[in-house]
Amino acid sequence: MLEIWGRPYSSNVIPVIWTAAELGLDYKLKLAGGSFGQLDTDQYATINPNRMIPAIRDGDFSLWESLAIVRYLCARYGAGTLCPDDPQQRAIADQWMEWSSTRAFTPVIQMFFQTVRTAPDKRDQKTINAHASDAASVLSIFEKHLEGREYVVSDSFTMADIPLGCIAYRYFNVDAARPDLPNIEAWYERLSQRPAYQKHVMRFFGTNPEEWQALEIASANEGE
Ligand SMILES: N[C@@H](CCC(=O)N[C@@H](CS)C(=O)NCC(=O)O)C(=O)O
Repeated sequence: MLEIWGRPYSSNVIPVIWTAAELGLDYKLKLAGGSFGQLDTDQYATINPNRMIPAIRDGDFSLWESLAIVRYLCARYGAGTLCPDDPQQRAIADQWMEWSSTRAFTPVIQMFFQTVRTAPDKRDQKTINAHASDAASVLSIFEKHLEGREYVVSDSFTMADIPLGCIAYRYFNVDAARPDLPNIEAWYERLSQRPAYQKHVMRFFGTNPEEWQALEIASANEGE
């Protein structure tokens, strides 16, 4: 059975778990990283020499880097659906997946770290505002792209929606300023109708480090 190594509250692991769920794959979650440790073991180094999560094992095959894993799972188990057959459509999916990690991920994850993962008395509003402003500026590109489109590539859901959908949930649920982004909001609303998104992405992540930590520890019952 497919093994996913990681923890259910990690920003880089969530896209992999969501992908497996969208594809209807049976998988075993092997808890690793954060409160669950394991990354410094010799066994884990054979799966991911970077000692980071996520990583997968699919039979004898190991793979790391979250978006490489999303692409692999979609190519192997979702060819023609989550992984478009048409080379140009697939290239557009790849383009937005690259963009999600090189442009959108950092400002949004910083908004998350400077709020939820920072104690309220240690938060710096100027820093939060600066990341929120960077995120808004980057997301304005995506906002324009979604004009007249239901999903990232076309009118059907593909692997390109996955990393951006994970970023969107963080973006819309942290305590920070956001401009109106009607196309992104409508797309986010469409994703919110998907059971696998509700279950694996739309998880309450707390409002401060203690709450976040308690939720992460409680998620131990989802894996082994
Ligand atoms: N580019 C990598 C980044 C992986 C990464 O930064 N993973 C973090 C978690 S989000 C990690 O392993 N941190 C150590 C830990 O969780 O203990 C990917 O997308 O897979």
